[in-house]
Amino acid sequence: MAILDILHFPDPRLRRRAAPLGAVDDALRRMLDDMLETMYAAKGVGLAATQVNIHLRMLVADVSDDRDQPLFLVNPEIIARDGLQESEEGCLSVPGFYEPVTRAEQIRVRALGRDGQPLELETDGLLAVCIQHEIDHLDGKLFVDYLSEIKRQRIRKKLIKSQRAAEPAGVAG
Ligand code: GNR
Ligand code: NI
Repeated sequence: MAILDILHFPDPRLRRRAAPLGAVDDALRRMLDDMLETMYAAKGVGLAATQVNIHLRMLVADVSDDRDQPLFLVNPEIIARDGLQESEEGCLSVPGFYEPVTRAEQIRVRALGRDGQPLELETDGLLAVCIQHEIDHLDGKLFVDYLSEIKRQRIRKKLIKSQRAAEPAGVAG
């Protein structure tokens, strides 16, 4: 297992559209396990492959209090949505910023599991928000895209500034 580096907005690699997977094999399961470890280490409730510079359609999530109910979704698709909910969102790729976003209240998702078997799940609340947020990542979309241009630019400038400060001296970024 390994902890992977998470890309930060406005890194252009976060804008790539992830490619669908053919099948789930051991190499892919290793990537999913690394993503889960990375998500837990970063204290996130979800992580999309795009965020760790893997441009394949897969995500991990765990919204349980005890962090012991991991969910692995490969080629996830939302096949039904109902209602609307607004909630405060954050993103491991946009560290330190939280803003309200409106999304579907309830969703039905079709995907392959970690074992490669097809699955469907219906969910609402935080897990529904999280899955919609992660599928957006796979499409190159970030929660800041739902905000005003003014707010997005303010976040962008602050993150660029803090990324400069975090870079080791003499290393070109
Ligand atoms: O950890 C996360 N918390 C969160 C809170 C509200 C709405 C969405 C999320 S997802 C985020 C982790 C992340 O960036 N996943 O892509
Ligand atoms: Ni995110």
